[in-house]
Parts: sequence; C-alpha cells; structure tokens
Amino acid sequence: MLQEAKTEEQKLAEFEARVGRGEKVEPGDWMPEAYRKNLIRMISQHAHSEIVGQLPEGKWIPFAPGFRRKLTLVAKVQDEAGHGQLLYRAAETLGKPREEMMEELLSGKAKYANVFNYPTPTWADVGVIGWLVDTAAVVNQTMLAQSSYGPYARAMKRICYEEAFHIKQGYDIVVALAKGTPEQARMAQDAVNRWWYPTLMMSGPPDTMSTHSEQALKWRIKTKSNEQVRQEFIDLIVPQIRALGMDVPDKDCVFDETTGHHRYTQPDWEELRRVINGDGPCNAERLEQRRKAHEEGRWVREAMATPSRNGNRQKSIPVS
Ligand code: FAQ
Repeated sequence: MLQEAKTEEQKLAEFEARVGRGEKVEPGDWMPEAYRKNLIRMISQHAHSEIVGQLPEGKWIPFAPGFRRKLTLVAKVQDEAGHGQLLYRAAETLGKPREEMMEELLSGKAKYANVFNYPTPTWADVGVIGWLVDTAAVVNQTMLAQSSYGPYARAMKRICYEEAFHIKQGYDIVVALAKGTPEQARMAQDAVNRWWYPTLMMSGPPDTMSTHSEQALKWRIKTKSNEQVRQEFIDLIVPQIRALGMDVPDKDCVFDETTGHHRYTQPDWEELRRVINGDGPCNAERLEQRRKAHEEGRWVREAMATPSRNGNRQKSIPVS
C-alpha cells in the first residue's frame, strides 16, 4: 500500500518535471486524474462554445449584404463547426464519450462561452464578433497552443490559423461600416458598445475569483492567467478601435505610462455568473436551436451507424 502510494507520488513528480520542461503530455501517458478532469472540462466547454458560437452569426447568412460577404460568412461559420469537431475529438482522447458531451450541452448542464448568449440585431454585430470576439479568442488560444496537453495544443495551432481569417473578415465589415454613411458608422459603434463588456468577460473572472486557474497554471494547461489574457486583448484592440475613429466604450480606458498597459473598468462579474449559469438574454434560444439541429441530424448519425451490405459501417454519407 505504502509502495503503491510512493509509486503514485513518483509518477506525479515525473509528470510535473516533464510538464515543467515544456514537454507535451500525450493521450496514453500517465496523468493525474485532476489534470484529466480539468482538461475534459475546459476542452468540452471550448468545443460547445465553437458549436453554439455558430448561431449568433449564422442567423445573418441569408441576409448578408452581397454574394462575397455571404461566402466569407458561410466559410467562417463552417470553420467554427470544424473547430468544434477537433475539440470534441481532443476531449475524447481523454476518455470522455462524445455522446455524453452532447447530452451535457443539450440538457443545459454544460457551460459554453458567455459571449454567445447575446443577441445579434444588426449586420454590424457580425463584423464586431469577427473582429472583437475572434481577437479575444485568438489571444487566449495562442496561449493555449502552448498547453501541456499535446492534442489540445495542436488543435489550437490549426484553430488560430483559421481564426486569423475570421478576424480579417470581421474587421473588413467594420471598416466598411465605420467609413460608410453616418448611420452605418453609428451602427458599428453601437455594436462595439454592446460587445465590449461581454468580450472582456470571455477571458474569465478575475484571478482572485477563478476556481481552476491555480491548478491549470501549475500543470501548464493554461500558461497565462485570465487577467493576463484580458489585458493582452485590451492592449491590442484599443488602438485598433481608435484608429477607426471609433470610441472605446469605457471612458476610463487610458494607457498607463507607468505599467505600459491600458487601465480599464471591470465588467459586471455578477452578469457573467448569471449568463454562464443559463440566465443570459439568449441562452434558452441558443439551446433550443441546438436541440432542433441535433434532432434534424439524427438520420445522418443513424445512417452512419448502419452497417452496409458488406457488413461495414458507412464511411461517408450517401449522396442520394
Ligand atoms: N464563459 O476557474 P475559471 C471562440 C466558467 S471560443 C463561460 O476561471 P477556467 C471562437 C469556467 O468554465 C471561446 N464560462 O475557469 C469563436 C468555470 O466553470 P466550471 C471559448 C466561463 O477554465 C469565435 C467557472 O466559470 N474559448 O470564441 C467563462 O480556468 C466567434 C470559473 O472560471 C474557450 O473555451 C466564460 N467567459 O478559465 C466561435 C477557451 N469564464 O467549469 C464562434 C478555453 C469562466 O467550474 C464565433 N477555455 N467560465 O463550471 C479557457 O481558456 C478557460 O476555460 C476560461 C475560463 C478562460 C474561459
């Protein structure tokens, strides 16, 4: 028993030494149970965010102004679906069945990014999601590309590459509006005003309120704290907003010469708590749409699971 306990201790010491040297942990490797659980929690929430994240912008596909805007928006939304697939696969390598993750999302038990529970009433929202939300996502994911868990870190590299295109498509929409008619410029400013605080909340609660950060940082699941990531995003985006002649919605957001960073007003953390626990403006609508899509896709899953005449499962969806 003592020997067994010692062996576990040795395994942990070896694991921590490996992670400390910056080596990657791979699916078959020994890992502490708490490391596995924290990763499953985070990666599955991330996967759900990509899937639900298709909805606020996806709504605008039929109304995109012109063929080229429609094409790029369709491509972006499809990319998010692909990111969800990559991330569910990464979580599966840790032993979590995909069906369980789906059930947790559809039953409302699972969390996903706060930001996708806000409405998109105008075309400017599509631009501002691509520009602001994807920039915040990329800042965080560039950090996560250094994660100690190999499959997650590798997925992040691919995802960041595609998200860089999303930022450009969002920025391009906002530039057109900001330099367009006064009404279009107002529409862009209004969208920035509405998305500012939800986007700041994306990086998670302040470090003192964060439950998982300490362990995640110790085992290099994350390599920066929530506040470091948020600050990096603000320092990057504020000059971009001002360069477009737009206002940063926080009047106290000023560059502080002594710290070399922008100061900013803290978001309403009680609002974050409410939104991620199911009580945001669009939570019910988003989950209802996901449940409907899941039901409508049932025949595809069943067709894929049905053995063909030669006894194999279908490898691709029949086209007729
Ligand atoms: N939203 O202890 P911490 C994207 C939860 S991808 C929802 O600080 P942690 C692409 C947290 O889960 C966006 N829940 O947690 C795209 C925990 O709950 P639990 C998604 C949040 O994990 C763009 C509790 O609060 N990105 O946008 C949030 O150390 C455009 C305590 O918090 C990722 O998921 C929040 N904002 O740090 C797609 C990246 N903040 O599990 C479509 C991976 C906190 O105890 C269109 N995840 N919570 O019940 C992460 O980096 C981290 O999980 C954080 C939170 C930073 C989100």
